[in-house]
Amino acid sequence: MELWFTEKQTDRFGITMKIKRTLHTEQTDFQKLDMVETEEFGNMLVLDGMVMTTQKDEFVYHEMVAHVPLFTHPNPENVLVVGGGDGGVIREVLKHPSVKKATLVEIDGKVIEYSKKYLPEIAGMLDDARVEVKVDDGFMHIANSENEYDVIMVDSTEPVGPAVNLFTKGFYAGISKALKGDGVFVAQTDNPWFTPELITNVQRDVKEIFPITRLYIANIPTYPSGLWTFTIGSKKHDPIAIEDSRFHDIETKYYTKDLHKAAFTLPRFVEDLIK
Ligand code: AG3
Repeated sequence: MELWFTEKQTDRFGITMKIKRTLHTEQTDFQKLDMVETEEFGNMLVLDGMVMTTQKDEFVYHEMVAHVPLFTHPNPENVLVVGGGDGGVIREVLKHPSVKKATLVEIDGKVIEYSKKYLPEIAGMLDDARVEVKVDDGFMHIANSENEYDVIMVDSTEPVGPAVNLFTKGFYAGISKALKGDGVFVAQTDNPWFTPELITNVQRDVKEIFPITRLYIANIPTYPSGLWTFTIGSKKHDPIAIEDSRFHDIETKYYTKDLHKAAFTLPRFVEDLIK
């Protein structure tokens, strides 16, 4: 018998993958968690029916969430990841020698537990000495932080279920307060094909709070439409005006110095969303 998984990315469109076997399935306190082995993309974490990460294409998302803001900031020492319980962003953060401390605040401890078990090359750095893992509500953590972080990365699910607060203007205001005077933040902001209003709204909200607001893109085959966006808010440093000398060599598979710049060049229909 053949087993296929479909994520209905909209009511009328989906992505389908052939499944070898189910590794784990459970209703956690926050969401439905499925870990499956796919034929094409290796092990895959699915939350509430939505693809979160796969062994084959995870590097694109994790490198782009981490390295764009971390190279934008001249000396990131204290960084925070909100969400991201699979550990992929943390793994990339730790490639930056300036980082002294990386805090991960993930609301669902089960995501951490099963990522460690079934996605070891993604979650493997969560036990590093520079990392503090807190199983807690990211929104509350931000609300209680002030002038603390150089860079904050929001690696959330979609704005349904547990992450709904993480797409509000109040949250971005909290992030601004939690950042130091020259801090930078990034959030994953979905795709321009099926959720264009979300991109427009987040840009509008972030612009009202951060003097520098920008959008960049990456190709992620297993996410809706394959074209993903990230919104940056920055107090001082402009991600598209980085001195060449700022870039240092790190091991990556997607991110490069040239790609950093190229990622901010948007197709016209995407540019139009943020005018
Ligand atoms: N977080 C964003 C995934 C969004 C995908 N959406 C979907 N499949 N509908 C990914 C977490 C990776 N660390």
